[in-house]
Amino acid sequence: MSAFEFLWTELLSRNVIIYSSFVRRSVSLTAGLNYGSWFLLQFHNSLSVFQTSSGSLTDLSHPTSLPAAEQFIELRQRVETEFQFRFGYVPLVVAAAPGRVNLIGEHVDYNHGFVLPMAIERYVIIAAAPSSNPSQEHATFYSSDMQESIDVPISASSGPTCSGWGRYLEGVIAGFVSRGCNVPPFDAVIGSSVPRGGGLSSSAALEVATATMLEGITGQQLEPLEKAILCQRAEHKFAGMPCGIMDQFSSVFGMPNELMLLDCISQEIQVVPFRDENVSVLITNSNVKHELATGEYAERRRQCESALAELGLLSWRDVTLADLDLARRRLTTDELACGRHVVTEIGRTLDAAKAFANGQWALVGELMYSSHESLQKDFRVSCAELDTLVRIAREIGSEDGVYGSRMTGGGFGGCSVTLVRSGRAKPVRERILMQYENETSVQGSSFTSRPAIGTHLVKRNAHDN
Ligand code: GAF
Repeated sequence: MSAFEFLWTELLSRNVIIYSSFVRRSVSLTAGLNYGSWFLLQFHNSLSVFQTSSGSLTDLSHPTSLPAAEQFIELRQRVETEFQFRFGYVPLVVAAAPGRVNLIGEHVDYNHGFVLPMAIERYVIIAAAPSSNPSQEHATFYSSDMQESIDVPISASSGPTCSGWGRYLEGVIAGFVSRGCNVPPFDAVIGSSVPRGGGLSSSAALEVATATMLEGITGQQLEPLEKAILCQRAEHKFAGMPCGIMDQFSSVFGMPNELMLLDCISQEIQVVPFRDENVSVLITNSNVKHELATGEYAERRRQCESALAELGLLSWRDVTLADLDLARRRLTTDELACGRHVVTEIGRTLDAAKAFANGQWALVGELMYSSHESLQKDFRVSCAELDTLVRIAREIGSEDGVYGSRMTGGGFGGCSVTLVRSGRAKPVRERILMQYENETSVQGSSFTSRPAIGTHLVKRNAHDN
C-alpha cells in the first residue's frame, strides 16, 4: 500500500480534520471519491480536488461541485487516452484553461470600461509531448470533439496559414516563437467542455490552454499578464477578431469564489468575493449563433471609436451622458446609441460590483436587466432568442427565485446569464428551457457554475501524475 493509499484509507475511515485551501479553513471530511491519482473530498458544504504528488496531497481546489469535478476528470482522462491511442506514447504535459461568463460590463472592455466576469467550470484540456520526429517543422493537433487533425507550422509568422480552429493555435505558437522561445515539434490532443459559439469564450480558452501547454513543453514561463495579451494578439492577428481583453484575462486569472472586476485601462483586477452558496449563476445556451457576429462586433467597435474621436476625448471613462447629449447633432444615430450604452454600462458595472460584494442581490438583478435592455436597444447586439430567455427569466421573477438575467458575451446568439436563488435553480432552469423551446422551437441547454480557477498545468511530465 502506497503512502497515499494509506492516507486515503485513513481519511475515509475517520472523520478527519483537514485544511482545505478552497474553503480556507479546517473542515471535517464527510465523503470522498478516488479517481486514480485524483481524489475528490466532500466537506460539509463544498468539494475539493486533491492530486498526489510525491506522496503528498496537492489541493487543486478548482471544480467546486461534484458534477463539475467529475466532468473535468473525465475530460482529462479522455484527452490523455486519445493521445496514447493516436500517437502511441504518453503525453508529457496536460494543460487546462476555462471559459468564462461575464456577469455585467458587456462590450466595454475595448471601450476603457470595467467588466465583471468569472471563469466557469468548463475547460479546454490539451495533452501534449514533443514529437518522436525532431526534424518535423510543425505541431500535430487532434481535436477529440471535432475528430479532426491539423498540422500547425511552428514559425513566427504574422498571419494565419491555417484555417478554422487551427488559426488560434497557430497564433499562440507564433507568439511564443516571436518572443524567442524554442518550440520543438510536438503532438497534441484537445478536448473541451466549453460550448462552442456560446459566447463563453471557447476560443480564448483554447488559446490560453495552448499557451499553458507550450509553457509546459518549452519550460519557459510567461508572466500571466503577458500570457493573456499574447493570446489576445493571436485572436486579433490570426482569427481576425478585434476582441477586448476580458476573455483571455478571465481564462488566465480566474479564481474560485471570486468575480474579477477588471479595469480595462490599468488592466488591474479587483477581487469581488462571491462565496454565498445560496446564490447560483445559471448559464442558459440559446443554442443559436447568428452569422453576423464577428462583422457586427468590428462594426460596433468602429462606431465607438469614431464617436469618441468626435467627442474629442481619449477615454470613454471621461464621457458623461450630458457630453453625449451636447454632441448629439455631430454623432450618427448609431454612434449616439453605442455611446449611451458604453457610458451607462460602465456605471452599471461599478454599481453591480459593489452590490455583489454587499450581497444586494435584488440590486444586482435590476442592473442585469438594465444592461440587457441597453445591449438590446442601444448597442443592438442581442437577438430574438436571447431576448426570449431574459424575458422568461424576468417573468419567473424574484419570488420564484430569479434575481436578474441578461445576455452575456458578444451577442447575436450564445448564452444568457441568470442569477438565481440556489434552492430554486432546478425549477427555474426547467421552466426557462421548457418555455424557450415552446416559444422558439429551439432546444436550449443550461448549467450552473461556481467561479472556477484559471489556467493551470494538470500534469507536468510522464512521472508526475
Ligand atoms: C467578446 C470579446 F471577445 C470580448 O473582448 C468582449 O468584448 C465581449 O465580446 C463583449 O463584452 O467575447
